[in-house]
Amino acid sequence: ILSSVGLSLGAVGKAQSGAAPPAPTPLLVAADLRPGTDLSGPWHYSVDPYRAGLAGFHGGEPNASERRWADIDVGATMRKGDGAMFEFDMDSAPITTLPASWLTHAAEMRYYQGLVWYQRHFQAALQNGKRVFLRLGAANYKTRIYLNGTPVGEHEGGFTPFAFEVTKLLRNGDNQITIGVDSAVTDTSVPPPVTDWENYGGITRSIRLIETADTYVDDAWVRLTRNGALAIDAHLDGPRAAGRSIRFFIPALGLSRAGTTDANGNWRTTIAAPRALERWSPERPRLYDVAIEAGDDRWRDQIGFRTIETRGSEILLNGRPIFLRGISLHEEELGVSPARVITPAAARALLTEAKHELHANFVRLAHYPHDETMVRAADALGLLVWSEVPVYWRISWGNPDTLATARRMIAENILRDRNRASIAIWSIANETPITDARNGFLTTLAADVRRLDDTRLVSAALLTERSTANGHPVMTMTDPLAAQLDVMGINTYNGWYGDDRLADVPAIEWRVPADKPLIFSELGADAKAGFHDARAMPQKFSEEYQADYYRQTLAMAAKIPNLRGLSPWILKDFRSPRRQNAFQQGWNRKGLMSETGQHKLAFDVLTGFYRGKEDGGR
Ligand code: GCB
Repeated sequence: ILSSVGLSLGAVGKAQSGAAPPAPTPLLVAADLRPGTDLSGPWHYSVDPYRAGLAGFHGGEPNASERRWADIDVGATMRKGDGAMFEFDMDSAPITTLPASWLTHAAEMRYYQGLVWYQRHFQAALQNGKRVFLRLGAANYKTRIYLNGTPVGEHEGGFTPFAFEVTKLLRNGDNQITIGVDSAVTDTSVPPPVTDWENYGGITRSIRLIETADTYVDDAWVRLTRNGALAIDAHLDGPRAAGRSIRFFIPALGLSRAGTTDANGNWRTTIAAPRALERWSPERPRLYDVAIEAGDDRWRDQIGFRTIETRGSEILLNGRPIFLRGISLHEEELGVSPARVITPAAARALLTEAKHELHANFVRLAHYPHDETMVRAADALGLLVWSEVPVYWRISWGNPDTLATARRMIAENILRDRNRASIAIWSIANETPITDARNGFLTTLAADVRRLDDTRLVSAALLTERSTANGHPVMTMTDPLAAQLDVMGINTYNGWYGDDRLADVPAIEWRVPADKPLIFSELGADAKAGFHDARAMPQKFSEEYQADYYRQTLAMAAKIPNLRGLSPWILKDFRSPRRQNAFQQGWNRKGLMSETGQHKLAFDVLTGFYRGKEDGGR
């Protein structure tokens, strides 16, 4: 699999690297279901706008006598007086509750972008033969971790998990953990500094110590292949990983298979799918308890089995054509002051609106990997998922470090979520202007996705150009990247941005390749909930205008032969600092609901359309 996928697709330009994408280690797949110690709760925090904690006294690199305060067990060494800086005193710094973005810690943190230090103590009881990993579900954007004064590791990227082994650094009894999170995004980061969403700095997802046996299942991928077999890949990590007995189970199917790992700790097997296996679908989201045992380690997950593929311009779920009745959402909980805390209840609240109010069968989790809780909720509720990385707008396409960051992010996302039946589409980019450098960058990402997961579809939200012909508007998509995608995504805002009148929208002609499925990955218009305009031509930002926009755009969509779904923008109003007019006041108002969940008129328009599609309608 490692050889040639990207390079042979050459129509667009060459992939910048044919090597395998870097896999994060340790991976700890399905870590959220492993036993461990939860470190969420009260933490001290301290802002560090000059990043002094990383520097010497005069800035720059610290010299030998000027150890960075962050490298030091602050409480203990300050008492010994060994030269530690006394400008930071975490033990008496203010306290907040993690996980949560710092935007809500204090009023003055609202627009802070930079470095914040967090610290807390916890008790540990060391056990022989056990390994311990510190795992963060995500921290935005750059993270540095210290345990008992020793640097543990660093991570870049705000939306994917990472873990470090801390077995040898843990002390029996009291331990001190310090985490520096820097939210600053730069021209070379992923995403870049200008986006249309709030840059929620901080530790926004779970913080846990995960305990495993000395040799444990680090990675496992259990899926239904397109030719109807259950395929299982497992990887053990630890001193006894090679030549180890391993066993796979699905108790509800009475299925069990034993084997032995190879010299690298890998085991792979395929099993004909049992007759009794129920396929996962939005209508019947059947999940099975799955386990893998190796020595004294037991790995478990809950997994659904289904196939997703394309045939011509159709998208097939379990072999049958499906229309994706979607909605987009950001990772932002309902409420007047979201802190990007996605608890299982918050995820359910959002996805239940999509599933049971809107009659959706599909969600676009924009514009970055969402909390694992969200994807698990989609698995359980029965919603197909478009999952993406924040390769958004103006990325530094020519910068090899930026490419390396994006590739690692894609790998972290796919390896975290390959076992989720809900995920149907991996998307590699959103609205990225076409250049040779960009084409090469995205070719590399598309090839990475196919190497890591050959069971799902690859997509991207592509840009279009507007022209006119015989007096009607024409939208054309000529992006060469389309040749490498299974599904083309297009964001359309005709009738909102630009000069098209709403009445002209249904007549728009779409010129896009017809040989593969197209989905409108976005469409939308702002409305302030409760702002009404009953005139025949309602003004923008009224609920009536937004509802009309949906009616006209859906009429337009009905005329596109290969349109196989849509994920309008967006379920709920979301915070965006670039939206400051009187209706917006810091919020993008394209939600079908307000930030507190009040439905706007357009919600019902889309619900009506989706109910019509539910009965097999196209
Ligand atoms: C887009 C972007 C999305 C924005 C949206 C808008 O095309 O992909 O991130 O929020 O338009 O509201 O303009």
